[in-house]
Amino acid sequence: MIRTVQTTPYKDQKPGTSGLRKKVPVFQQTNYAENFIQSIFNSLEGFRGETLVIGGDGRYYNREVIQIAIKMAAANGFGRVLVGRGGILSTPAASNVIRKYKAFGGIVLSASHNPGGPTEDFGIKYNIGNGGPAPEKVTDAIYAGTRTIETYKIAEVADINLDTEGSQNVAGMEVVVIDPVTDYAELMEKLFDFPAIRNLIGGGFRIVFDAMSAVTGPYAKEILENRLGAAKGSVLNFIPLPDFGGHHPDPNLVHARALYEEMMGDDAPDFGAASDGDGDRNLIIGKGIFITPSDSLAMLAANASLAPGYSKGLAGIARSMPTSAAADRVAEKLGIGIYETPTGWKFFGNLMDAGLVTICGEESAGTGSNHVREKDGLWAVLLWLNILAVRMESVQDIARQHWTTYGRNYYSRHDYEEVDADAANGLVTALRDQLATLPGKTFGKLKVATADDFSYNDPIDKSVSNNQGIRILFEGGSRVVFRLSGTGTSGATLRVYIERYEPDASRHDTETQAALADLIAVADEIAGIKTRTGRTEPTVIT
Ligand code: G16
Repeated sequence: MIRTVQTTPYKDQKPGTSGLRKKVPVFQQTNYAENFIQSIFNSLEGFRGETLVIGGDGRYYNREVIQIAIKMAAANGFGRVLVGRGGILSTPAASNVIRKYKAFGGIVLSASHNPGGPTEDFGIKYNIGNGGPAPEKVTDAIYAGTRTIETYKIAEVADINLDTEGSQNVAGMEVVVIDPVTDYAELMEKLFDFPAIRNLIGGGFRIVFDAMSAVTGPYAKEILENRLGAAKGSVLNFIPLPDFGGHHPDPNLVHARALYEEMMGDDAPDFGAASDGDGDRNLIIGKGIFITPSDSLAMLAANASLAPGYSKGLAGIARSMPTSAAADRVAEKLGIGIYETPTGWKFFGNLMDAGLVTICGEESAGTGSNHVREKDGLWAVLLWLNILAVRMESVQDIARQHWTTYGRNYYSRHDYEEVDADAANGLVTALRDQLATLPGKTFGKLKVATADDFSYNDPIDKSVSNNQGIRILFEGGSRVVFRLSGTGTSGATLRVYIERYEPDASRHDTETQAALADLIAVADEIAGIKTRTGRTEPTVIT
C-alpha cells in the first residue's frame, strides 16, 4: 500500500560540495531523510518504470535509510532498484552500476571520509544517469524542494531482505540485491594489465593496503589478494564497520599515520596505499616517499598510456583549482587540454561526457578517469601498480624522474577545522576586500602577480559558479588559495592551499613544509589566520 505522509520542511537541507552531510541525530529527526529523498525525486522527471541504484558505505544508519529509500522509490514509481548486498556499494562501484545497467540515477549514502557512528556523520547524495554527482542545477532544485515540501510517498511494506542476492517484489517494484564487488572488479580487469601486475607481485614486490575499516575492504581483498596474488594479510582493516572502528576514514598522513610510518621504516613494503570511507579517495606511498595527490595525478597522467585501458592516450586532464599545477605541465608536454574546475567531482562530469578529458584529480586525494563518473581510490592504486609493473622501477625513482623532467610543485594543504563560522566568514570577506589592492605588493621576496575569487564558466552547459576560492598568485608560479569547506558538519573548516614551483632538480630534496615556509607565513600575514581564528596551528596538514 502506498501512503502519502504530511510533513513540514527543514531549512537546513542545502547540499554542499558533495551531497547533504549532517550528524546522524540530525538525520534521525522525524521525516528528515524522507523529506530530502522526496525532494530528490520531485526534482526529477521521466523516471517512471526506470531503474534506481541504491548503496552506501556501510556507516551507521546506512541500512535504515536504504530501507526508507527503497520503499519511497517504489511509492514514487521507479520500476526497479538495484541495491548492493548488505546495503554496500562503494561510491565508484555505485557509479559503475548506474552506467553499466543504464539506470536513471542513484542514491549514494555516505559522508565519505568523515567519521561514522551514532553521533557522527551521515550523508545522502544523488547521482545522475551518467553515474556522476548531480550538477549544481539539480542540487539547487533539490534544495528548493526541501524548502516547500508538504508530503512524501512511501510504500507500507515489511523491511526488504538486503542480505540475499536475487530479485524480490516491493509494492509492485522489483528490488535486485547484487554483489557489490563483481561488476567493479570486472571493470578493473578490463582497464589494467592484471597478468603484468600478478608477475610483479609474484616476483616479490610487496604491497600493503589499508581499507580503514571502510567500504573498500571487500573490493581490495578480492582484487589485490584474490585476483592479483598479493599475500594474505596485505589488505589491512578490511571489514567495513559502522563506526570505522572509531577512526576517521580519511587516507591522509594524519589519519593513516601507521601506514605512513610503516612505509618510511627500514623494512618497508614496496607500495602502500589506503582508501576512505566510501572508496573514492586514495593515498599513495612508495617505500620511503609520500606522493602528494597533486603529484600522483600528474605522474599517473604522464604514464597512463602504459595501461591497456589508456593505451590510446588521454583526451585531456582536468583538476580542481586548488590542486597543484603539476598536471598542467604534463598536459602541455602531451599536447592535450587541461581544465581547471571548482572543488568537487561534480564539475568534471560534463568534461568527461563531452570527451574532453580522460583523467581528473583533486588535491584532496581524489583521482579518477572516465571509466566512471566518480573519483576512484582502488583505480588509482591499480593504475600505479600497472605503471610499476611495466616500468619495473620504484615509486621513488619514478617520482624523481618526473620532477627532473617537469620540475617539482611543492604542495601542502593546511586545514583549520571546527573554526567559529563567523570568524571564518569574516576572514574570507576581509580577503575579498583586499583583492583589488594585492597585485604588485611584495612580501619579502614574493611579489603578488594577481589575486581573485575563482569563478568557473562550464564550457559545456555554460553554467557559472562564482566564489569558488580566493587565489593569490605570486610571480614565478607560487600561490596560496583560501576556501571554506563545503563538506564539514560542525563549525567551519578553513582550507589553505600552498604551492611553490621549483624547476631546479638540485633543489628537489627539501622537506615540504620547509620549502613552503615563506608562503605559509605570507598566507597568515595576508589573511590574519591566527588572529581571526585564534588558532596557532592547523588541525591537519596534508
Ligand atoms: C572536500 C574536498 C573536495 C572533494 C570533496 C568531496 O570538499 O576538498 O576536493 O571533492 O571533499 O570529497 P569526498 O566525497 O571524498 O568527501 P570541501 O568542500 O570540504 O573542501
